[in-house]
Amino acid sequence: MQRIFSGVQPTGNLHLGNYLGAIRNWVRLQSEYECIFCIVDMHAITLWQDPKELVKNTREVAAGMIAAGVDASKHIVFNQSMVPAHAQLAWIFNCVARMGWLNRMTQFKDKAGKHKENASVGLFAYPNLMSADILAYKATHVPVGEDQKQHLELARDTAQKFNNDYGVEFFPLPEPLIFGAAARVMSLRDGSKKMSKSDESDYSRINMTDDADAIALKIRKAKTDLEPLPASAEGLDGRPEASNLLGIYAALADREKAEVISQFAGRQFSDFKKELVDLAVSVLGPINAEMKRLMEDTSHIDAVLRSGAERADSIARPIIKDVYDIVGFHHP
Ligand code: AQP
Repeated sequence: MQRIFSGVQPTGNLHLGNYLGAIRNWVRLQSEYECIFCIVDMHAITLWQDPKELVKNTREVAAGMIAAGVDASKHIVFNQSMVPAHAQLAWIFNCVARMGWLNRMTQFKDKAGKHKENASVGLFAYPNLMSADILAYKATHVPVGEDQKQHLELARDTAQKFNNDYGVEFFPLPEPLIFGAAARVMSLRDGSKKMSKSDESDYSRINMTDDADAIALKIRKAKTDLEPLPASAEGLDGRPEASNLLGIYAALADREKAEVISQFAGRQFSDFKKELVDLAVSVLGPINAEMKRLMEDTSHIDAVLRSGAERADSIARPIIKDVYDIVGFHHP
């Protein structure tokens, strides 16, 4: 069976974008692939995290995955720092990947902002850790959003260079599984920005921990324009907020956006938003309730993470041993 690796950062505020763009797809991939789902806490600290919050957020992401339908008994759910292979291989890849490759990564430019000299070395080297995440398990497929495509290319280049440098056919070149533009969820306050955990405004996103009242309030307050909804996709040009809300409706209903556009053609936003609230609450409500239940007594989640880490380690450890042999690291 082909193997998938995918990760999510425990940086708080797990949101509808993470659900529709990542976690829901993971749930669907479980029947076809052997899946390794990782809570990437080592990536999270490339930007400073409050230690207590990091622990809470790690458990919360695990709860979110399980509540959404990830089967942790069949597949692996764990947090990255529990398995040494990630750090071990990342260092080797720091020595394989080239500065020029990392200099081209657009996410570093976005996240480091204007003050690159003050960014952590980890933020710059982040893509090498991501390559290690994938290749420590020789994963064959990686579900990626558009924003992660560049990092996967880098992982492929690094795997290829490692194989060439050492004259081996060791690492497979992992393939992307792309889930299309419809899965990109934008901010409820600004349709040109992606919905994000780190957005200062809580009204910009629907959190997976939001209850029905919070979901309804945020959708009611979501930015719109003054026109009724258009009759066709062309009518959405220059209307990013309308396009985003219709896209969210379509994704939640698991329907084509074009179909949703015709259903609501000519309707007022107030009408449409009522239906969007009902739909969002019906999809997210049960997930939210289950997350709350799981977070009340975290012993179950911790047991899942421990067992996931053991299973992940048992796959990665022999791969790292082979890598050590290839590189010439003596391990008597
Ligand atoms: N708005 C989004 N729409 C669709 N998919 C999204 N993802 C994130 N935001 C959206 C997908 O969620 C997965 C995990 O993302 P991550 O934890 O690596 O975080 P990120 O991509 O950096 O974006 P976030 O969640 O908003 O965090 P911050 O604010 O910390 O940057 C990925 O598969 C991602 O594509």
